[in-house]
Amino acid sequence: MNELDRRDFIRSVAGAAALSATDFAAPTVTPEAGPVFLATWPHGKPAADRAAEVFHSGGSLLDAVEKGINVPEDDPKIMSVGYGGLPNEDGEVELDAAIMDGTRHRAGAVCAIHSIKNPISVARLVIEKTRHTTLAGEGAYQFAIKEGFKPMQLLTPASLQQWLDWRSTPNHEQFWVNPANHDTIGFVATDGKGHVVSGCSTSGTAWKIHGRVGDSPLVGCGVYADDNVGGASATGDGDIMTNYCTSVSIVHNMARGASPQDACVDLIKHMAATDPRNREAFICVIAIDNRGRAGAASMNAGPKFQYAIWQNGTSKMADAIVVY
Ligand code: SD4
Repeated sequence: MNELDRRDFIRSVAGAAALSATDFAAPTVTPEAGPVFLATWPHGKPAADRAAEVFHSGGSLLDAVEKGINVPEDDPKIMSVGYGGLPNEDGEVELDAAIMDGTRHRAGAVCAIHSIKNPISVARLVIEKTRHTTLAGEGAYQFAIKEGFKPMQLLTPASLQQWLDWRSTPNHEQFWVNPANHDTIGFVATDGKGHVVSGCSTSGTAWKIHGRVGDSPLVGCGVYADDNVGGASATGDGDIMTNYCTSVSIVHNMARGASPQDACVDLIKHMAATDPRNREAFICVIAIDNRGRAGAASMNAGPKFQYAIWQNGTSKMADAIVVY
């Protein structure tokens, strides 16, 4: 991005941030546009399918996103989300999740929660049962227990083995500077009637320091949704992405008229222009607008970023645009 583009981007994001809700254009929705579900990575496909099922059997859009995200959370083979997610440096699985309702402009989030396999469902209850937005660590765990969640060991034989292998590797502390294991489920959805929801759930970067919180559960970073515009989510190196408030930046760029696809690419170019080292980083984003138009982009080609898109009764995998 040249300096002029960069200034334009910053101006557009800052300008959008200064807008009040009433300044945004009213949702322009094609009647009967139908719901669209977008979810990151191959494990996003069963999640999007489940979300569509829940929605079509009468669930709300929030129910759909929550239950969709529960699919990889419950799957022990997905080692970056929920049960079976890789643990922190002490061998304990700590999960982050957030869900944001674009109608109420309300998010619920839990950070570094242990022993609970469905953090997205706890995050949902933070919205529904409290006036708080974010609960962390032991407090998030205690809240989940009070709400009837059952504690369990989240390590599986496979994730325990990976942790033991890592621990026996000489100089394994290198993870403090070189993040390991990425994937995560990021989710954005619209009902085709102008309502938008964004959700995200992860075990975060493997071997992280106890208490480390990534971008996924932070409102504006891992999730953002506004019915007046659209929603966004992110996956990748949260220690970098948090500093760019990726999801809110994308949505505010869309509020200024960018398509979801252009808004994803703009954000990535902005990150690369701000710090050229970001070109080597693992940064992937998805977005949807309140008309159901989708966008996705990744900083570079490794690893190849794919996302699932459910639309018009079927889901398929799509390749995101690679910016560098
Ligand atoms: C994190 N952003 O905790 C998450 C991990 C992730 O693809 O998304 N990996 O940094």
